[in-house]
Amino acid sequence: MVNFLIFGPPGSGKGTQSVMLAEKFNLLHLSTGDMLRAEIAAGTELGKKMSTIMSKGELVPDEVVIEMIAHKIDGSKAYAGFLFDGFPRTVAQTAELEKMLNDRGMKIDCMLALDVEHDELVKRLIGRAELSGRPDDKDPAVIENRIDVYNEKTLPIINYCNERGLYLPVNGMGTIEDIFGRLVEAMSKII
Ligand code: B4P
Repeated sequence: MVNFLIFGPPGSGKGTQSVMLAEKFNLLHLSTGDMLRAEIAAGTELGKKMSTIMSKGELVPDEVVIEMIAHKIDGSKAYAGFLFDGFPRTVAQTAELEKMLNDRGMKIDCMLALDVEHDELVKRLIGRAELSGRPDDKDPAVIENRIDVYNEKTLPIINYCNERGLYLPVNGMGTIEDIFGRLVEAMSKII
């Protein structure tokens, strides 16, 4: 199994690229954002609690997403590996993921980090709000908070991965196809 993290600020294209990359390389795409939105859509108790946090642009508690991921990792042997999208988002989540994988004889093989300029992130998320109706995309103040939360809580993962030789920056500016091409080239050298 070859396991990738797709990393970047909100609106950097993680979800967009993950769907295409998972298909191309036969990876299981695990998006904690999608899993949480599914809980909200199903009206579960967990979904109700998480919806308030998410609509403010804050991160949900580490233990919630760690448990979701742990469930998905077991019993998914038909794939060439995992593509973790939007997870981990804190150093604590990263250390826990590393442990989860190591306990199962696997590891994180590479962190693909999308680099995108601030104004472009805001433009993409505002654009998505019209189509998706996502409450966290509608309000510019919430978008700015998500970017601040990313800078404060998520960005330190780069150092953590860099120290382990896993950090691979990828230019996330340009068309979806251009960025896909860059990611495919980078991943092909590892798979
Ligand atoms: P996520 O669902 O992970 O969402 P995201 O970071 O906002 O979006 P993503 O980066 O995947 O979007 P994309 O650029 O593909 O998280 C939502 C919330 O869930 C978080 O704020 C948090 O509350 C919670 N959460 C999730 N995981 C968590 C965790 N591990 N721990 C704690 N909390 C967690 O797409 C954006 C838009 O840009 C789309 O409209 C797309 O079409 C467009 N786009 C993409 N690439 C483009 C390009 N090259 N050019 C033009 N447009 C492009």
